[in-house]
Amino acid sequence: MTGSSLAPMLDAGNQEERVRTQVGIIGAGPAGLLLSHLLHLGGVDSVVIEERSEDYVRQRVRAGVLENTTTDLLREVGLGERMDREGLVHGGISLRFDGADHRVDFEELVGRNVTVYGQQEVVKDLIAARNRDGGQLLFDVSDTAVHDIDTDRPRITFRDSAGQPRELLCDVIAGCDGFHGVSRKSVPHEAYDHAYPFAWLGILAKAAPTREELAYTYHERGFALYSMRSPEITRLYLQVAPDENLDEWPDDRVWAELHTRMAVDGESPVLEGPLLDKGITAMRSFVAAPMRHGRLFLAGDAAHIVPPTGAKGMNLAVADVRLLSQALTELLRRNDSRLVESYSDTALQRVWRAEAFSWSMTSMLHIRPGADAFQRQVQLAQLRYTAGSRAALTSIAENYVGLPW
Ligand code: RFL
Ligand code: PHB
Repeated sequence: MTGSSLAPMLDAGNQEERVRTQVGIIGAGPAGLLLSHLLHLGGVDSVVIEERSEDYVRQRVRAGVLENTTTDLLREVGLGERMDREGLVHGGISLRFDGADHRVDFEELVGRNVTVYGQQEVVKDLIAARNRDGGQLLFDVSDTAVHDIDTDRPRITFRDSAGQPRELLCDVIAGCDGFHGVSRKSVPHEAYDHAYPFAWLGILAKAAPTREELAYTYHERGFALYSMRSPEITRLYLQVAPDENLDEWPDDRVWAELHTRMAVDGESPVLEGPLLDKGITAMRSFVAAPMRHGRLFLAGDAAHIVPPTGAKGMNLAVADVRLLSQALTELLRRNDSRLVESYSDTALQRVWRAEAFSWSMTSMLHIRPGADAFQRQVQLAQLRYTAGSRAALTSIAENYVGLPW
């Protein structure tokens, strides 16, 4: 535990160490860490438990694009300094098809932009802020379970990094434990689930980006995405089969495929370099509704996931915990439960909008296995219409930069 300020109570009966906190948070991803920070600013204490090691959480390569709404919030709550120094502000993206680039100019269309700043950098900034403020983060826990969520004294039990049984007595539990976590199982919900017949193979390469903005590419061999992390690091993705075996993608095959799919006028913008990371990401849309049962609240990927095409996953996690922190602060500081009662409905409105946007970007840009010539022509017609229509481009721009809260 770092910066512990709550005195543990030892349960004489069963050797289980009990700690009392207002909000027990499961998961130290962006949702759990930001929730803990926002609650702290609101005068509410919390403990975060995480099953992975701190190193793992800090290094995990994931999202890269922060909506304008997200960067505004991070700045407002004192987390903007390094992001503003190191983040890359992008005023648009390109849609690439028919071998040419078609720019979506966010600044001209909606007067806003996005920032490319890796999720793990946000996570590092959050861990630093929690440590500075005496926050309690417990890594390497196991056997997490939630109890008594129908009462006003819910509990979390787990084993700490030394394997000792521990109990966290809470007023409220926040399930921020991602898609594969334990929290969602305790919330009776309707599950809306959609799997896609493709996945993304992603690489991180030590190679200077040769272009300034992201390019989403529709190609007859499959979708490809050109992205980046810094002036030295390129991030690239290829559409592959959902059950693709990474061993069948040696580096030279990955580069060859990237060059083919991303070429403009026969020239590839991709500069090769040593690979720092290579992995496959499944594509899925999922929503659990409602996002609350009793005193257990779900936030972020624990409640919903989107395919990465719209760059919405982490931004939605931020939007959830912004709402949840306000609701819990009202409940725990002023005994006002109105925002807690409306949390799930309010959060789900933004979630479904992001689901719709991510689904439409994914459908427009990927090749469905077995798609016939008719379907491909319809897709191309949609892309050509979009690129030539100010109304269609504005719709993409306002969704991509983040709709107002
Ligand atoms: P996380 O980040 O999965 O964190 C959940 C944490 O909970 C821990 N955990 C547990 N801890 C204790 N006990 C248990 N029983 C536990 N079970 C799980 C996990 O170890 C983990 O640390 O969820 P969170 O905080 O909700 O954040 C969500 C985001 O991580 C996710 O939506 C984004 O990464 C999605 N995403 C993108 N989002 C964007 O906004 N913009 C992007 O450009 C973007 N690109 C992406 C992405 C996700 C990707 N992958 C790999 C899924 C690109 C990719 C390739
Ligand atoms: C990334 O840089 O990892 C990234 C960017 C945009 C997306 C998805 C991922 O839509």
